[in-house]
Amino acid sequence: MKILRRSLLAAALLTPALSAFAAPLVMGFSQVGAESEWRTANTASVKAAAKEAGITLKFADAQQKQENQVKAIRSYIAQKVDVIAFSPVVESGWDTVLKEAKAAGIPVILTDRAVKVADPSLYVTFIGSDFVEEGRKAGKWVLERAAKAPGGALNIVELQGTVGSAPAIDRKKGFEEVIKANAKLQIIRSQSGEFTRAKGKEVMESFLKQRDKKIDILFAHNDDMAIGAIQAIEEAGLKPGQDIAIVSIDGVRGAFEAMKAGKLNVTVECNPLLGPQLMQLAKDIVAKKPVEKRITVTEGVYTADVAAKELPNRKY
Ligand code: GZL
Repeated sequence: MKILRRSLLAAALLTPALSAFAAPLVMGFSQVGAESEWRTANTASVKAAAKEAGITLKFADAQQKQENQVKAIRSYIAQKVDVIAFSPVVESGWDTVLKEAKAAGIPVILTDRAVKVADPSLYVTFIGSDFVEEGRKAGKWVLERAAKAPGGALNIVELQGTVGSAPAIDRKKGFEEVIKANAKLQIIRSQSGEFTRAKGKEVMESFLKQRDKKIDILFAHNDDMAIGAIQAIEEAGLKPGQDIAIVSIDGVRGAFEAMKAGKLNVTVECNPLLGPQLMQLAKDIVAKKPVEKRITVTEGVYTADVAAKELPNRKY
């Protein structure tokens, strides 16, 4: 009996010390790509936070291709990582690979973008923004501008994000939900600019070439496409931010610089700095602590008149 008591005591005394030497938590992370300033800032936040948290990070850039994300997740399963985190490039097509992760007993965290799956137990939690609300905020700004504009229809063109992605679907949904309050506001053209500057410029050029209707407002699902469109508008001999008012989303540094130059009117913030919260979530999940199913971050709206003052405070 004495021997048993002594060995239990020894185990109790040693456990904290041993846990200090436990192998570091290993996270497999599949990132969408490097398509925008927002994504670059998001990647930097994840990598810095993993280092800070002492988490070993395996990181893969999918170059905006779903098949590359599926491959990366499968490789993390094969490597038996402790936790998988990813930002799904599109909402659908994840059930099979997430079932494989669940069968392997590896918890999955959705970060930034959400998925549509038949069984929500295939992921532990989602941390990111409320994209519908971001679309509503953009719509509210357009409503307020329209209320001040005399006369007839206000024609809107829309640069959508990646087709099938949660931000593109939800931002459009929130925007349309709000602007329908004013029949003068019409979306006359809408096409994906794939969240990139280059494609945003190219699509805006095509919008500008169709001269049957005047363009009054551009709604871009992210700042990078808005910045590309600004180039197209200037090359067409028009003044961005004046001849064509521009509302976009993300709140990246490039947007503040464009607002300071009077070329962009407003940006709706979408916070990419999710790294620290993600790493804490991973630790809590591995430690079997309960976590919320959906964690959204609070975000603001920045108009051109505050851009110069706010620019030095921007963290991304
Ligand atoms: C939003 C994020 C979007 C950004 C784009 O959380 O998924 O993807 O708005 C980025 O800039 O490409």
